[in-house]
Amino acid sequence: MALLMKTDTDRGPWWRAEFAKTLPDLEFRIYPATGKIEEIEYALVWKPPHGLLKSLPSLRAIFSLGAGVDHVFADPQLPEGVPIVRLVDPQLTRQMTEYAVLHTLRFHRQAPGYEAQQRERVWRELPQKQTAERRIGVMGLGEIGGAVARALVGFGFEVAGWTRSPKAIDGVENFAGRDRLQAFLARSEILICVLPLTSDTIDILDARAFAAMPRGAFVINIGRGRQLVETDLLAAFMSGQIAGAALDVFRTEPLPADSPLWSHPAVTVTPHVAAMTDPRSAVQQVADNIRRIRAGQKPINIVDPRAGY
Ligand code: NDP
Ligand code: OXD
Repeated sequence: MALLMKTDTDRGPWWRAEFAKTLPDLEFRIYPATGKIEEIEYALVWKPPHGLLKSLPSLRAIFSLGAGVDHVFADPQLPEGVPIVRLVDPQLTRQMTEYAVLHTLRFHRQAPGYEAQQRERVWRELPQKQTAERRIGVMGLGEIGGAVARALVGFGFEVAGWTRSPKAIDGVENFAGRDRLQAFLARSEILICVLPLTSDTIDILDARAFAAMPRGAFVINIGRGRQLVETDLLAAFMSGQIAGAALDVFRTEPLPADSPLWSHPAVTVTPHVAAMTDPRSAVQQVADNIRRIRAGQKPINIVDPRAGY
């Protein structure tokens, strides 16, 4: 029996080598080399071609190569009854936390302002808040957002998190539900989006959201590009409502060469690398679930198709 991997990267052979160490009896195939499709029991995918998963008659589980599963749900022809499993990997969570902390500290300590002054050879102190005076808002307190919020609490920031259902994390004020969104945004001087992309979160970072935030606030988007209305962000820079942004994800990836975001002085662009799935740790999560399925148990970290995450 076999696993079929579909990846956009050149890391297929690396995954193959890690699977060979962890589950040596599993035949590992890399799309488009499917071999006999009736032998494929597991799919490990990033942006699978639409219809591919449905065409696999013996499929027992679909594993996402990332924490997000929107790239799987984008396929309108998914097979019914086959569990979709997201990646929960401590190494990936750590990388996401590093990215969020890095850019939060950059904005908090005015790094863009001092970099601009350096270019002009200006020696001048900028006003500096204490961490306890800086209000950070984390959108999504799940596996990753929860870790981000806890790390920022560790620095002494005043942290709040926005979720769908109430969530208790020590030191983090929770705003749950759509009717608490405006109040959450109104107190968030640095906003970190680490939400899954669903029909509820698409375009959530728009002109209305920016207007609700304190003037001169910052935005860090490590969720998904379609959560941010890029034209609204550019307008918010123009008006001074938003002072800067660190963006790892974009509506179109790779970010088109003619996007104004590339050269905007208030923006840091990274190419969807806040976390890069590392097969050395991630293989354990997938292999454990395959062992569970073989033992007749349900895999862990199955997503809810109705919620979309
Ligand atoms: P989880 O499923 O663990 O957590 C999702 C969180 O978002 C939960 O707290 C959930 O609320 C909240 N949420 C979902 N929908 C809503 C909504 N409509 N309103 C308010 N809150 C909502 O996901 P992860 O933390 O593992 O991952 C989050 C996302 O990060 C991924 O889906 C992916 O898009 C992105 N990501 C990006 C990467 C990158 O490299 N840039 C790498 C990895 C992930 P509740 O607790 O109530 O369910
Ligand atoms: C993920 C991602 O979802 O890489 O893990 O974006």
